[in-house]
Amino acid sequence: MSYTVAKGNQLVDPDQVLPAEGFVDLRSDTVTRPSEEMRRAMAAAAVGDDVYGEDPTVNQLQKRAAEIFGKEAALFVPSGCMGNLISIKVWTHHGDEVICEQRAHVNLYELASMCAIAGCLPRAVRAGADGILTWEQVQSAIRPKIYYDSQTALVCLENSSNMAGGTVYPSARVHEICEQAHAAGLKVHMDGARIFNAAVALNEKVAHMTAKCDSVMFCLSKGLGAPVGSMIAGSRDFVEHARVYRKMFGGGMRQVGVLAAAGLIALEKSPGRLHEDHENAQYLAKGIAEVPGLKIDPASVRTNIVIFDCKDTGMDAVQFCDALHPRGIWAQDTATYSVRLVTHWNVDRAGVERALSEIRAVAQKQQSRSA
Ligand code: TLP
Repeated sequence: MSYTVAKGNQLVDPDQVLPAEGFVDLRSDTVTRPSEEMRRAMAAAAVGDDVYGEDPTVNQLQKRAAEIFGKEAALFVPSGCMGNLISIKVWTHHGDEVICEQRAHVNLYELASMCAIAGCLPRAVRAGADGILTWEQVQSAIRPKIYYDSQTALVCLENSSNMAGGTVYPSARVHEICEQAHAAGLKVHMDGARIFNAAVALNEKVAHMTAKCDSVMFCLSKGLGAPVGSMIAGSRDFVEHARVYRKMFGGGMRQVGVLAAAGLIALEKSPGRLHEDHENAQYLAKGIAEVPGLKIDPASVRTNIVIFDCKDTGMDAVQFCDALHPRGIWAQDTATYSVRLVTHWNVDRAGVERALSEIRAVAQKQQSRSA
C-alpha cells in the first residue's frame, strides 16, 4: 500500500506530507506537540511494567485522574477510541443497542468498532443543531422490552460535541439523562474527549459534570497537549473489567510511564490555559461571520471548535480547505459544506489572525471569480 497518511478526505503520499513548521494547523487539537516540560518529564519518568501494575508514573496518573473526576478508579489507555470501545464493551453484551447522537464520534469515526468488536448496534438519534440530546430524544430510542427486539443497554453522550461545533451539555441535562437512564436500567458512558474544554465553558468542575455517569473517557492528547493517551474513569469494578478488555484489545502497555509523565503535566497544567483557545475560537468565529459567503453564528461557539458553512462561496469544503492549504493554513472539511477549525496551544493569536486573513482572501477570490 503506497498511501497511508490522510489529509482531509484525501490520501496523500507520505513522502509528500509537508512539515508542520510554518503552517497554522487548525485541523484538530490532536496535532499539538508536547511542551519542553513534558519532554523533560518523559525523559526523567520512573517506570515499571504496567501490565503488572508496577509503573509508578502510570499509577500516579490514574490516581490523580480518579481524584479529579471524583471516581473510584481510572485507567490509562492508548487512545480515545480504545477508551470508548472498552467502556462500551464493559457495559454491554453482544446484540445490545447503544443510544448515541447521530454525529457522535462513537457512531461515525470509530470504524464501527462497537459493532465489529463489542457486537453492539448504534441507535443513533439526531439532536437539534447543537447536537445536545434531551432525555425525551434518548427515551424515544429505547427499545421495548419484547423478547424479539434487540435491547438497549447503554447511552453514550459526547461533551463537548465535536461535530456539532464543540457545543456543551448543561450539567443538569447530563444529570437528568443519567437519572432517567438508570431508572430505565441503562448505563451512561460519557465520551469526554474534550470534557475540560466543556468545563471551562461552563465554569464547572469535571467531577460535577460527570458525577452521575457510570464511566467517562477523556483525552490527554487533544487540547491538553500530551502526545499520546486517554483515560477512562468509573467505579473500581468498572476499571477492573476495563483492564481486562484493554489487554484483550492489545492495549496493555509496559514501561508506559514515559507517556504518563506527559499526561500528568497535561492533566494538572493544561486545563488552566484552555480559555485562551476558546478566546481564539471566538475571534475566528466573529471574523468569519463577517466574511461574505461564509456562515457561522459566533454565539454557538462555546469551546475550541469552529465549524463554518462555505456553501454560498460556491466552493465545497474540500475545495475550500485545498485553497487554504497553499496559503499555509490547514483546516478540515467535516461535511460537504462544513469546514472545521480547532484552536489549541500550538496556535497563538498571531496564528489565528493569519488564518482569518487567509480565509477572507480565499472567500473574496472566489467571489470575484464568480462575479
Ligand atoms: N477526534 C478526532 C477525529 O477522530 C475526528 C478529531 O480530530 O476531532 N471522541 C471524540 C469526541 C473525538 O473527537 C475523538 C477524536 C475521539 C473520541 C477519539 O480519540 P483518539 O483520536 O485519541 O482515538
